Amino acid sequence: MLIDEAKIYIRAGNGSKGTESFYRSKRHLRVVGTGGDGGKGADIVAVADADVYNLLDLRYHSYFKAKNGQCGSSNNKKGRNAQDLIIRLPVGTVIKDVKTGCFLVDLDNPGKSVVLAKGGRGGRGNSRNRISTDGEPGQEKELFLELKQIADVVVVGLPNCGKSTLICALSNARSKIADYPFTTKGTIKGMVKNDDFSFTVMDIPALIEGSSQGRGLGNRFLRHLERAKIILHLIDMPSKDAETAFLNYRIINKELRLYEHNLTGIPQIIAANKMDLAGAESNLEIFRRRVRAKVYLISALKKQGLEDLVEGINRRLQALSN
Ligand SMILES: Nc1nc2c(ncn2[C@@H]2O[C@H](COP(=O)(O)OP(=O)(O)OP(=O)(O)O)[C@@H](O)[C@H]2O)c(=O)[nH]1
Ligand SMILES: [Mg+2]
Repeated sequence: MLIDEAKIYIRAGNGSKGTESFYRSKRHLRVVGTGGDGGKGADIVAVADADVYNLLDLRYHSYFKAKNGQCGSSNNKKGRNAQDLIIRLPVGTVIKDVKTGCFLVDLDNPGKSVVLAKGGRGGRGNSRNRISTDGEPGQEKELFLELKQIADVVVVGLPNCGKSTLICALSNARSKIADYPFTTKGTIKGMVKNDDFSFTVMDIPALIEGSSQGRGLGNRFLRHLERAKIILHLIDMPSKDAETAFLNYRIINKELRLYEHNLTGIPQIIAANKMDLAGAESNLEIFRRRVRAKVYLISALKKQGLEDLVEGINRRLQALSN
């Protein structure tokens, strides 16, 4: 199951105290300070890692304490700086400071990194007859992490309309398929590859009337639509009648609109699925007239109409990137 929220507490390393040591100079007949500076405490750094898929590990490990700097020694030897503590997070993680409510970073690209908490500076040693000082404490923070998945295309639709079947037929993703509602309980990503182009697709749990207010599997999955370039709106075409199919289409759009960040601005591609079944064809004409937009006709199960759909999606993605 996808874990897409977590709270963590982090504490960067303290800078080490400056060292106090003395050397009695026989030549100058006086005592000289030779204590080295303290080392810097470790920073805590977050890195977006394409091989990390969720925030599950943070459920079991939510406290991070980085190492302190090392003490200096005599002969003006500076203490070693502590090595940064790296937290690897999924691409798409958004991080906020709990105390201030401030947005800190959006790890929206693989490899993107940010210092979440700074390690303290090391204190000054008493070399050159200075007074030694304490090191600075490392920063402490409580952070709220939210994973908002990133995919070019996200498939949405009512339960059982064939979202998972479609994503498995189009891409390398393996999503569970079954004829009962809410089979899919998390997000599944896949890559559609062609000779000339490729794009990412994502399967999410079904939406139903009231999803935006928490019904069904709730509104938490709608967050994964926020960054979609295209929403692929899948319709179960052999519904009871054309009006039901159209009503279902409107239910999904209503939920997209009611979600806290209105998602209706994201371009949609409509695909009528299960065209291999009786009843689909007869519903189609009225449905098309009602939606007044291009409708791709497919059978995800029989893999019919998929080439046309993939080309249509690619054309739209190209147009969006120009
Ligand atoms: N005849 C036919 N059946 C299909 C087609 N696409 C999907 N199905 C069937 O519809 C049922 C539901 O398919 P899923 O892909 O699990 O549907 P889903 O939308 O992912 O369902 P949830 O995850 O529960 O929301 C399965 O029994 C599929 O075999 C199709 O094009 N034609
Ligand atoms: Mg599914």
